Amino acid sequence: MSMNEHTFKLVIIGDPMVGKTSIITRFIDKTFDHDYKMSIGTQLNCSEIVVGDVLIRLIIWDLAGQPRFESVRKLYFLGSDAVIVTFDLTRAETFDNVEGWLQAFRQAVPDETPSVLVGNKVDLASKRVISMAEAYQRHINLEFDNYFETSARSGENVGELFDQVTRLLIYNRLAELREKLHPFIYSSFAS
Ligand SMILES: Nc1nc2c(ncn2[C@@H]2O[C@H](COP(=O)(O)OP(=O)(O)O)[C@@H](O)[C@H]2O)c(=O)[nH]1
Ligand SMILES: [Mg+2]
Repeated sequence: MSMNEHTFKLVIIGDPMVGKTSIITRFIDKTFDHDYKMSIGTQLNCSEIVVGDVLIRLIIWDLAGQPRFESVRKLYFLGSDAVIVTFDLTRAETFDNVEGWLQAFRQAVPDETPSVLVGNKVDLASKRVISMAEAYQRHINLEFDNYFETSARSGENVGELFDQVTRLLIYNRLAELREKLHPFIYSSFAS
């Protein structure tokens, strides 16, 4: 039986130290690393899901550090099928920077590209400075498709986050295809 393969490029962005690499590591390896390791360059991570005879491959791009040059960001974002914009629930400035990250991303991709907002480190309940209501409202205002509160440390909601992103990716690709084939579908029925 031959497999239908679909590959998607997913990028994860947000301020340094919000937990981007930890979220991916939790998702892919089911582990958590307590020590901060300085990562350099771009890390590519791959995850595969099989549904029936369809293979869905997620290539997750994890950019280390703050890209200083717009041209570098553009290249990094180019061809992305979805984005996860991450902030740290215990640091307000990382929440303030969400809009800037999202705008930079949207400049480089088509309008309908799915985006999900993530407030990470939900395990640090006593240090939390951004409420769920506030973050939820911002996800509406900035037209994100969804909002999740995760903990890379405990694993809370990490699986749910990637499940939802995968659904958005598939749904969006189907919509793209329908749009492209629309004239063909209707002309063939009409003739
Ligand atoms: N308590 C807690 N710490 C976390 C969580 N996620 C990441 N960290 C810690 O935050 C620091 C930065 O994480 P990292 O994944 O390197 O952030 P990145 O720079 O956004 O990739 C590290 O010390 C992690 O151990 C979390 O969900 N809860
Ligand atoms: Mg990192």
